[in-house]
Amino acid sequence: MGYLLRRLIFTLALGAAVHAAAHPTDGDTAKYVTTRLAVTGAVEHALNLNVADLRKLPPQKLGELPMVCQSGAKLGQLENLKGVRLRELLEQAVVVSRDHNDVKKMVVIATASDGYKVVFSWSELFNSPVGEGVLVYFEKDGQPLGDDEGRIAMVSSKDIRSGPRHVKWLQSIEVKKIAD
Ligand SMILES: Nc1nc2c(c(=O)[nH]1)N[C@H]1C(S)=C(S)[C@@H](COP(=O)(O)O)O[C@H]1N2
Ligand SMILES: [Mo]
Repeated sequence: MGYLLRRLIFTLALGAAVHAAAHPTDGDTAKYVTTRLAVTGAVEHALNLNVADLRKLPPQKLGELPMVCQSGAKLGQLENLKGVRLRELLEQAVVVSRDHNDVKKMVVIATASDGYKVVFSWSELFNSPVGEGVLVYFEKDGQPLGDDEGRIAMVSSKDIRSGPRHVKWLQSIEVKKIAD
C-alpha cells in the first residue's frame, strides 16, 4: 500500500475516533433503542409499559421545540411529537406518600439505556409550569422514533435549554424520597 494511501486511512481513522469521543453514541445507536419504560421506586403500582400501553393514555402533542445544549449551542429542533405527560404516568403509578410532606422531598430520576440520567423534583412536575411540558414521547411525524432516540424518549419543553432534559432511549423512571 502506498504511503499516501496509508496516510489517508490513518487520517480518516483518527478523525472518526475524535468524533466518536465527542459523540459517544453516534453511528451505533441501534443497541440503545428501548421498547419498554419501567416506572419504579416509591410508587403503589410499578409499571412496565410498551408503546402500545403508552398509546392508551391521554395523548399530548408538541409542534416545534428548538434543541439547545447546556453549552448554549443550537442543535436544530424536535418537531411533531406525540406522547404522554410524565405526570400522567406518575398518577397511574401513584406516588407513595405516607406523610403529607413526603412528596416535597421526592425526586423523579429518568434513566436512559446508555446510562444518561436526569432528575426532576416532584414539585417541579406537579406544582410548577415545568410539569405541563414534560413529555414521554413515542411518535414523530406520525412515525415510530428512529434508532437515534427511540422508541421511547422524553423532553422537558419548558426548560430554558432543552438539550439536557431531552432523554433519548428512555428506559426507566424512578421515584425516590431523598430527604427525611
Ligand atoms: N440518552 C441520552 N440522551 C441525551 C444525551 C445522552 O448522552 N444520552 N445527551 C443530551 C444532551 S447534553 C443534549 S444537548 C441532547 C443532544 O441531542 P443530539 O445529540 O441528538 O443533538 O441530547 C441529550 N440527551
Ligand atoms: Mo448538551
